Amino acid sequence: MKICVTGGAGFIGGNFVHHMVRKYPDYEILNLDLLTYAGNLETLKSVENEPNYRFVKGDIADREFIMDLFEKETFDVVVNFAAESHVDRSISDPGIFVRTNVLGTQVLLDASREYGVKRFHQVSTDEVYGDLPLERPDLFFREDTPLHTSSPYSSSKASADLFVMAYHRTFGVPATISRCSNNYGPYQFPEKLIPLMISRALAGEKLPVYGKGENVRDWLHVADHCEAIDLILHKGKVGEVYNIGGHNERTNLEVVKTILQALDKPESLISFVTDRPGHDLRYAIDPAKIEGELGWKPAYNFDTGIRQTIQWYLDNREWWENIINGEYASYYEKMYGNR
Ligand code: NAD
Ligand code: TDX
Repeated sequence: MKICVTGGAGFIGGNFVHHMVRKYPDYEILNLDLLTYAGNLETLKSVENEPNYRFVKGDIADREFIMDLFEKETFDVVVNFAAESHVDRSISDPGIFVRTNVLGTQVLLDASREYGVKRFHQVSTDEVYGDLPLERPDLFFREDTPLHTSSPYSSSKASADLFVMAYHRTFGVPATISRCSNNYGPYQFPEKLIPLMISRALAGEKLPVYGKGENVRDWLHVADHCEAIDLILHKGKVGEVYNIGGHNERTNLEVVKTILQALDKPESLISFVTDRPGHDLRYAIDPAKIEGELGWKPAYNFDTGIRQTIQWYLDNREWWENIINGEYASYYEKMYGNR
């Protein structure tokens, strides 16, 4: 089986490449990534010499390049992780989100259709469902919850999902979609809440919490997300959407306090800053379908997962310090300087 993993130099794609290369020595894994600010080949160091792994640099929205690649390689499966993934960046610059997330997905769908890919899997997000009210803990996102997006990021992901469904129904592209809740774990870029707070707490710097810190996210360890996608590829039904989440809801303030406590740092580092425009209140997944139909169960809960993740950031300082000391420093100043 030959699998094209797009965005495999990013956080979740990188973890997925590790998972697949180790678990399936007989599969060929080709990692296709443009190496934007979020792509980092250091993440793949321990697999780069494996005989079942290859890296190709390229843009999923470059039609000519993608068509050539698909003609040459004849993939059985495509798993599309490649995306612009940060909500705050989509608020400052929405255009690139349309290009990569919508057009890029459509180009991959065309290539998959043209070259007879047997499974196209789209890695989507729970953000396509919009948000849930804070005062209704009984409500959860189900696969039939209407799409109702808030940010340019989530709108671009929802648009991509609609194209995937359309290519399945109209052209018979054998597609599946997964919509996962917030991921955390090794190799996450330090612009996202958890690695941002770990790296800043370790440096004794202020921790910028948006608004009152009462927004709720449903956290899933990246290893559990990778296992779920593996299951969907092998046992999932074409044309179906699967929600992925492990019932680990926490307010942002709870997450930040957990990190401070684990690192033995004072809560006085917390700094409440101007809220994110359009900030979604609460995400919460109902994972009954993937649990019931595919037998998926997460291995981590938030308490075990966050401890493992904090330890990983302590043990792998070089990986994230290289990022923080590079061009990312000016990003932080631009995004948070006047907040
Ligand atoms: P990430 O930003 O860490 O990685 C994205 C990767 O895509 C990078 O390696 C980047 O170089 C690559 N890329 C960007 N534009 C490209 C292009 N035009 N062509 C080829 N490669 C390109 O993102 P992530 O957090 O790993 O998210 C991966 C996927 O999972 C995304 O589709 C995201 O929407 C989805 N998702 C993320 C989360 C989360 O909590 N992080 C949760 C649910 C779903
Ligand atoms: O500095 C911060 N302060 C803060 O309070 C940052 C970066 C975030 N936050 C808040 C905003 C959110 O309520 O923390 C929460 C999590 O923020 P992000 O890490 O930016 O994630 P989120 O906006 O929830 O989106 C994530 O989950 C779904 C991923 O980035 C998406 O790619 C995924 O689809």
